[in-house]
Amino acid sequence: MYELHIGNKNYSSWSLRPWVLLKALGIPFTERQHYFGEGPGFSTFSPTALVPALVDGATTVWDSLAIAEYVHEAYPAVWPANKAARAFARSAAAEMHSGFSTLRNICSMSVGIRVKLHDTPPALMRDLARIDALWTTGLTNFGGAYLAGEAFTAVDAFFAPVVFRIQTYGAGFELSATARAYADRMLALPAMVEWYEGGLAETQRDLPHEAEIAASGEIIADFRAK
Ligand SMILES: N[C@@H](CCC(=O)N[C@@H](CS)C(=O)NCC(=O)O)C(=O)O
Repeated sequence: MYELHIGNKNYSSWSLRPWVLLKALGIPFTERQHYFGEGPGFSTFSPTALVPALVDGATTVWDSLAIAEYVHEAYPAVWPANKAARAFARSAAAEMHSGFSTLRNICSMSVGIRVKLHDTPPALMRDLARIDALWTTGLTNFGGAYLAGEAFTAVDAFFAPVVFRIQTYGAGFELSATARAYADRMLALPAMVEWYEGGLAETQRDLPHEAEIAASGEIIADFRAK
């Protein structure tokens, strides 16, 4: 059985991607959770000392996109069956993997809080506009509830952290009704609800993450366990 090493559910956006993919597709795995800044460090299971890492027997896969590709070899449902949808899904997941740095920097993931940003610079608005356009293209072209068709696939998993960021920071973001409806659908997905509840239950606070968030905005609600 796969072992998936992840960080805090509240903060770890990269961990969320493969975790929600495996959960939503019903692929069995054992979760190994490690809190940021605690214990012997992530280098005990990952060559980059980063989460996520997937361990399958003697094989370690230490990057979220590589994990999606590795799991796809055993479970084809990771990517859409339709060739055009698969090309779109892979392009969009890769775009997320290597881009949207302003959104990632300003809106650090913290699923259990709500934040009013001090500032919404043009680069952040550009990232959001691109995400809106990309989501709308996928939902329109492939005609499903998810980005590349009727089924949840890896491309949805790659945008799952954006969905939580919109919930945390995005009350005032200008997003189309289509993009908002997709975000709401994702938030209602049982795998997303399970991650969210796991994040809310965590009481450990990682000071570097907390400091990043405090620099970006004012916390207006905190639903995390004390
Ligand atoms: N490209 C990597 C990025 C992984 C990454 O940056 N993980 C962060 C947390 S979400 C991490 O492990 N940071 C280690 C630390 O802060 O100590 C992937 O896709 O898996």
